[in-house]
Amino acid sequence: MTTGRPTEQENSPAPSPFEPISAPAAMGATVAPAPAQPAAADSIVATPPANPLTDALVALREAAACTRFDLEIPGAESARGTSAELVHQLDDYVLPRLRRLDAPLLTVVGGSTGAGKSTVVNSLVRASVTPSGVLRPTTRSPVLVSHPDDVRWFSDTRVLPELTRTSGAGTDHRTLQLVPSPALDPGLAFLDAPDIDSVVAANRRLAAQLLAAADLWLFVTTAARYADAVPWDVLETAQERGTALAVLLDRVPPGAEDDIAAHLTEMLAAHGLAQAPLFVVPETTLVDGLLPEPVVAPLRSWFVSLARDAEQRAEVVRRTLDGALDSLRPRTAGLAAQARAQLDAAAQLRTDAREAYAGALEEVDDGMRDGSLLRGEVMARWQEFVGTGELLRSLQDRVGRLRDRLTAAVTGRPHQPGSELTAALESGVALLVDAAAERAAERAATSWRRSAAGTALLRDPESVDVRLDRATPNLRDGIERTVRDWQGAVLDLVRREGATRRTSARIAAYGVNATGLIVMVAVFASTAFIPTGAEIGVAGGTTVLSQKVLEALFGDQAVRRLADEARADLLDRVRALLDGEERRFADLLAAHATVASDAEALERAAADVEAARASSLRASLRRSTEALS
Ligand SMILES: Nc1nc2c(ncn2[C@@H]2O[C@H](COP(=O)(O)OP(=O)(O)OP(=O)(O)O)[C@@H](O)[C@H]2O)c(=O)[nH]1
Ligand SMILES: [Mg+2]
Repeated sequence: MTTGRPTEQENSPAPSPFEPISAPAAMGATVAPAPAQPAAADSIVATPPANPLTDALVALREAAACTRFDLEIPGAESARGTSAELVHQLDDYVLPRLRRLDAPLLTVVGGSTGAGKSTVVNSLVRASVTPSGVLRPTTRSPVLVSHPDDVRWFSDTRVLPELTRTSGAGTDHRTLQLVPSPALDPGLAFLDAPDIDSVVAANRRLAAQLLAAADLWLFVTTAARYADAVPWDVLETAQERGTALAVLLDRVPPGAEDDIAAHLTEMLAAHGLAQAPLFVVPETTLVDGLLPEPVVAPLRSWFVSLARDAEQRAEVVRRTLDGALDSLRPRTAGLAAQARAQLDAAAQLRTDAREAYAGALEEVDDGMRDGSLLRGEVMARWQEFVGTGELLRSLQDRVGRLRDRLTAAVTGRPHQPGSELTAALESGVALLVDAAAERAAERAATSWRRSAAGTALLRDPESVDVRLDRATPNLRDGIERTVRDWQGAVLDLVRREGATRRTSARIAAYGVNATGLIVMVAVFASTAFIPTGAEIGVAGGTTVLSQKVLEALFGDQAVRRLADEARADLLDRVRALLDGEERRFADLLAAHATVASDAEALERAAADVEAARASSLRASLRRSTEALS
């Protein structure tokens, strides 16, 4: 055998490329047969009429592009791939095709490297329009060949909007070279794509993107390689998407045509691709790099008949478009489910962090109530305050003021009664809060590390430097400032209390500073009512003040009330600090988590697409019925 032939309908001059599809039943979108001659140039840029299906698809595209699948949960990686693919497919094929059903039919030539894709394209137009060669891979930049009148359909960004158009040879995978060829009939364009199984990742990605932009795939393989796994993966995608397909089996050793063709036919059938016409090209010597004309003739005549028959072309478009729309449903359902799973995972991580910091607030609350703060340094300063008579001296108001003035004159700074006690309380509380914040960070990070999603977030470049498993480095300063502010607020509270004269005379007699300190110490005493003698340091500090006086002071109604108020105030301030610490986790999560409204938009858009397809189907059924009656 010296010439290529389609294995089906060998003698038919104009074979129908595919099983006829019952147009309205198969098609959600109504496709009018493309006119034999495309519309006038200015109609290309005309604004397409509003179409509910197009609108729903645009919304779906936006929702898919916006929805993040960042958290590393099962299915996330594949959802990211699906979403990118879906957006590309809508941009590169479905939307442009729906907007201009009359655009030329685009055949993308795909297959393994060296299969002879570029050679076939050149042979169809009888000129070397796309370089073929021995270097693997040869084609890195796609080349689109069309009749000169059709170049305008591809020169704007209607299809494959991401690729920069060039008229000369492209240099990388971001360009699309447009080549006019009068040898081609109008209405039919060929795109020579890089290899689908390329060692070059960018080639592979581009090949997949180009195939998704096709009305028709011409899959080129060779006798030596047709059984390779990768092309079949790609062909399965064609099958899943319902893309119209033709297969060219190249370089078949003479005499082996029937056996190899039969085997390949079987494989195609096993993959659900029995409808694809198969062309067999025997091994032959190239003439000026082109397949001899008789070898390529059957393929050419098949395409010519397709180009000249608007009904057939429309059928190919309808089939591929319908397949693409059908394939949107499971993919968007998968994306919506993954978006929900992302929301759940984010909620869990948020809860983990929240619980860790709620625990920290509880620890601080407990630490403030269990009397542990009134030990060590604070106790020593309190005993000093009580034992050396500082507290008592503050009773002797005038003497105190005179002493303060003297101290100020000698040391250059005013002496505040109990200033060491104030400082000890400040660092005692700061230590408590700091330790709680430190433990909360560790707890939150540990619970995040239990999941792959949390682990990945903690490894996020933005969080690595921050070390979320530790408290903020300068947190201690912030805590000390907060405690000082609180101490100031306690004094204000006492002052206001004095102004309203609700305080008992006994308390008022000690003045604002001393009363403030008594209130602060009362805040940290464990007993709800009167602290024990030991707790308030009676044993070591009764030289000047009798146990009776101290117990009376702490038992004072007003002191208890003020202490409760002051404790609540301190807890509020600590809560705000810890909230800030927790926010580091929440912010990191927010930077990566799916937004609930995006997930909802995705689900809504998917449902709208289905509804628009159903109503378009109803409309086309109605038209068919009217036409029949
Ligand atoms: N003898 C013979 N050589 C062929 C045939 N088809 C392709 N070749 C040669 O095989 C090599 C590869 O062909 P190309 O057309 O560049 O293959 P390709 O599929 O475009 O390869 P990539 O661009 O790398 O994906 C070239 O050297 C061609 O000349 C054929 O049918 N017969
Ligand atoms: Mg090539």
